[in-house]
Amino acid sequence: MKLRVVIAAWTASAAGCGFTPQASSIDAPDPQRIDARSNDAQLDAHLPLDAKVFLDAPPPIPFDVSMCPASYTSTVTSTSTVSHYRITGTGNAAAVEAACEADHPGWTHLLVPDVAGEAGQVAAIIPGHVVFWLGAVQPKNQATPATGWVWASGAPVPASAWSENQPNDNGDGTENNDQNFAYVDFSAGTMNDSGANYSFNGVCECDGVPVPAAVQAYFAQ
Ligand SMILES: [Ca+2]
Ligand SMILES: [Ca+2]
Ligand SMILES: [Ca+2]
Repeated sequence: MKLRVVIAAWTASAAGCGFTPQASSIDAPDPQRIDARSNDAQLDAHLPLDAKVFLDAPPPIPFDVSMCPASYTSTVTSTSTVSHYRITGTGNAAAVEAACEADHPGWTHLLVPDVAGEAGQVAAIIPGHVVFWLGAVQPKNQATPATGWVWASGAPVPASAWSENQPNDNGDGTENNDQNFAYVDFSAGTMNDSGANYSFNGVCECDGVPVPAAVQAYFAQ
């Protein structure tokens, strides 16, 4: 924890005060200053704080892929940004996303296949599973099934990510929040929107990209 001390520059502005105190340390306050404040109530009422002490928030830890959780045993190294991955148990999209984020808050989330070929490469290293939740979500009450989709990173989901005729919000011809989450069918490598109560495995990704608070709220809808 970094301790930052700001000593306010104080110059005696009141007429007749007759001295300028020199504060050099908050550990050893100038006895003249104490005397001045105690002997002049009018001046004391207008004095600035002698010192302000701030406790800075700890700086974010720079991402280091080698420090991803040990459970993230799969790695895609041929993409421009190296990520590590793990398979989750089954659950609804919100629960699986929360589990991913809890692994290393600020670094982990459901898979965001934002690098060309990433979804296919992940599929190749985790055989035996063909359908996974991934980190895409649609805010509630959008105008159409296709509008508003964002990755867990907060970036917009490109139209090219979807399977043919998806997203369709369950295909009833209107957007009414039937399907605001998404899974990827790795046999096709593209996405389908799906309802909150479906239960699939997920793939978590550790890439050091935090999930914006607004996107966390979309997952918790
Ligand atoms: Ca990614
Ligand atoms: Ca929808
Ligand atoms: Ca759908």
